[in-house]
Amino acid sequence: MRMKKVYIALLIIIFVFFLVMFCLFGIDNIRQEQYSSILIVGDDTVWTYKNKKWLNIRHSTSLHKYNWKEFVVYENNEKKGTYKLWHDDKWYVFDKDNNAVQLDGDLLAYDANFKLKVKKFNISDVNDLTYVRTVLEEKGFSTSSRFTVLNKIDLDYDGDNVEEEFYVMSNVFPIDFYPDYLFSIVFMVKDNEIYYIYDDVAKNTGYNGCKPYFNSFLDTNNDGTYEFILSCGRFSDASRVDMLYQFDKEKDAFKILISNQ
Ligand SMILES: [Ca+2]
Ligand SMILES: [Ca+2]
Repeated sequence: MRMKKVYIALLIIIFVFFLVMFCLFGIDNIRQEQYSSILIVGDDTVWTYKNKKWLNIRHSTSLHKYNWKEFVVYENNEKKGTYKLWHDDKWYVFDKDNNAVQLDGDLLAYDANFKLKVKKFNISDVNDLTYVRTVLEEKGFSTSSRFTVLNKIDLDYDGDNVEEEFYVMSNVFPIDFYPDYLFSIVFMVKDNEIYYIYDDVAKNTGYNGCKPYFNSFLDTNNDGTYEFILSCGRFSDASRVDMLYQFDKEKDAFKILISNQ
């Protein structure tokens, strides 16, 4: 009889444990699975997020499904409003009366079944070269290397009310100098620590290399943590590289969720 009571007590404890675990993680997981979004990044990238998975949409018949659908449109990281999009060789933008709208800047458009948050950011010059020199040294480059791109964004990425610094440095497409090696390096500094995001080094063979820049910082899956899109352009008219990044807390490093390449 006593043993039976112990078994019942144990069963109740196990049941309560699983119930608590389900409430803590299961509901959150189920809720997370319901969120879906479509991201259009420039003319070369369409990503969909559904059932916690990212997909590249490339085929023209799939892209045509989005014709005349309404999207929230940003140009050069500035919100323009809700517009209809239409795809041919590129995306064309129309207002609600179907009048064409001219957008010449960097396009970001989204549709989501939740209120998708986009962080505003400003690009500034780098006045203090401490971290830039550290990175150059770490990568085996002279600290007096010349740049074709050197800027940074100060932004509270992880929501702890302290701004992180996102640096972009590159010497690709040089005009009045000819380095042996081309580099494009993007990194974040938080608490004096450098976290690499993008790191491309190659022998200079003319106009090779890719010029990186931050496209947008946004919460693409409504989990309260921000992702960002880093793009990079080649010298020729070849299509642009777009990459969606997330910070992996377990690995304490950035990882690419999806790329259009
Ligand atoms: Ca922060
Ligand atoms: Ca997120």
